[in-house]
Amino acid sequence: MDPSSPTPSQISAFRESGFVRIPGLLAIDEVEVYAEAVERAVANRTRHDLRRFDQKTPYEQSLQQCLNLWEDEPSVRPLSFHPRIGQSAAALLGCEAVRIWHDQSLYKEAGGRATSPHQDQPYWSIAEPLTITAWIPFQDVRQKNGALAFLPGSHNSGLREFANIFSGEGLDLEAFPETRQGVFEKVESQRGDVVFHHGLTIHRAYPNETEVSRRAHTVIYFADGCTRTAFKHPSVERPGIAVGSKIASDLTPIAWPRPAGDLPEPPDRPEPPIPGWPGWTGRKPRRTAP
Ligand SMILES: O=C(O)CCC(=O)C(=O)O
Repeated sequence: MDPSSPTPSQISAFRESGFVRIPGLLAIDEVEVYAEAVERAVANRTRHDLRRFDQKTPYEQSLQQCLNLWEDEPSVRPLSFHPRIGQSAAALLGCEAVRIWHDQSLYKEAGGRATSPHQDQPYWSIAEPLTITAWIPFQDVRQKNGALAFLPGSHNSGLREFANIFSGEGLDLEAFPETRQGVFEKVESQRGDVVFHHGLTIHRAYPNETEVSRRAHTVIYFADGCTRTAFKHPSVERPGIAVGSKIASDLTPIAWPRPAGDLPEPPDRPEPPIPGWPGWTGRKPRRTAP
């Protein structure tokens, strides 16, 4: 592991702005292997979805999202529990250890809509503002194929609001002065880079105007010791974490530090299946006789 990454200036940039791109955190040959693993996992997870792009919801036209691929596909696990990425996340947050909240592929399909402005943490059940996402591109990402853009310093603005980016209309965050007055900073990236952002940083992404899917994988981490809010989310509902309790289970294992080469075993699949999560086929589960 490269002990110089993240550098002190990358750490201060993250703390001040709420995002930072770490160039070349992964080797290109590693990225190629992980891109294939995630592609396989996404193909498997979406194999029952036969809809055309224009039949999808506005949100699905902005992001094809498959959650907790580390549970489905063993070859995704070395990426979602990558020591260099986990160690960087912990260093940026300034904590001793991080747990995974969940991982997910975020593909923006050819012609995909923009990702609307939002903060991530209001979608999660984590009380403390000690969360961070690692966004890992599988190709070079420019404005025309869906680059990210961040509102610098918005993680420290005191704002913590649920923006409904799922309906494609009535975006709460567009009404906020923080969003209207600030200037989003575009972050283009290339293979090998990892772009980190704080869970409270307002961000969005450009539409994908190209004919090729923009493929990225993300890993969301939180500082070990964080506690649960009342917000319902599979990462705490599945293992039955009580409101106010420390979030710790085999669904949110320690991501860093771990012994070299050690990867966690996934928990049992959700029963009944949850849309978008492992085991989901897109069909309502059949009722069984009592
Ligand atoms: O990939 C995108 O377009 C958006 C990413 C995002 O919102 C996130 O990682 O939190």
